[in-house]
Amino acid sequence: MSREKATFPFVEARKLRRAAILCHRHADPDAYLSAYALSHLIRKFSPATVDIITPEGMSTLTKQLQQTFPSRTLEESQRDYDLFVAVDIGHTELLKNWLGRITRSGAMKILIDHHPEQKGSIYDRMLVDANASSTAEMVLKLYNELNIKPGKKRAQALLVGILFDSQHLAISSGSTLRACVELLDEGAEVEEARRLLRSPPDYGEVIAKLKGAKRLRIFRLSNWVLALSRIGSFQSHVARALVHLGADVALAVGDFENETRGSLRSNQRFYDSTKIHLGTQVAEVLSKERGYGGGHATAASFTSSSGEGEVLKEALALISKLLNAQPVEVN
Ligand SMILES: [Mn+2]
Repeated sequence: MSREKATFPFVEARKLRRAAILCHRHADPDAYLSAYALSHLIRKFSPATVDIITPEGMSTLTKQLQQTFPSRTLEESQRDYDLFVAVDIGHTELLKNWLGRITRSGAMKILIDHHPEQKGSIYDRMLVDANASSTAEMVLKLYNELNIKPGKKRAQALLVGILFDSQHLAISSGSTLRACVELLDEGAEVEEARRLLRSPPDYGEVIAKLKGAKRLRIFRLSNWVLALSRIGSFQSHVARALVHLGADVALAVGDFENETRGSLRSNQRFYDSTKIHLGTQVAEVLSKERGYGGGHATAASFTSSSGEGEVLKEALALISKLLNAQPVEVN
């Protein structure tokens, strides 16, 4: 590693030859669009070529967005990189087979993320802000710190990233709104951002959500309603749909290729009142020594080797304990 600098990218930028920006597995719009804007930023101050890496590909919606915001994107690469920037990663396991390679590399490794920080980091520098709505909001901040204007196209990409992660600003702070205004001033358009996020319904997702509703078990925990369901795919969509239906907390789990995958969602009222953080207090605990897990206060996911039946039992017991309430099943 060459002599370190105080500001991003913490190495002599003019000497960079090839940089890799890594997204979490199955990249979502916030991860990809943050990487897209960041690759432009890096090329503004360095001669480096930049690859965006999406381990195990990207979501359907992300693929659609890639048409509007194209960038050299690879799932695999044997190239030598002198800079790694991981964006929106959450748990390092989500780097999939890139985790080992990055860990072994002597290149500068930077994390830009709005997921809570993990213990035992693999990075040299971490720009982490768990209060940011999205990684896109953090990338805009980086543009500002480096005194570089993103330009209309990157501004549009970042606005789409923010709208996606903030559920169209339903979860946003003052700084999120200020970031949006800044992006609008830079030429981004909010109607266009909404249009870009619309996508035709995915048949598999629709069926998963309806099956999830059919297999539902409902529990009352003091004044809260917990919804549990089993589904082999689209767990996050199912959990979110159950909260939309009115559950305060929802968990969708399913066995998939030798592991159990689970996704948790809660509404803001539940978090504000109970302060139960689904990422650190539920997903991490349910996956401990049996998989990996983490996430945000009201949205988290995990894997486990316990099997879906056991995971559902453990989850019910854990959430009951956290709420200090006896679960009563509603039939
Ligand atoms: Mn994100």
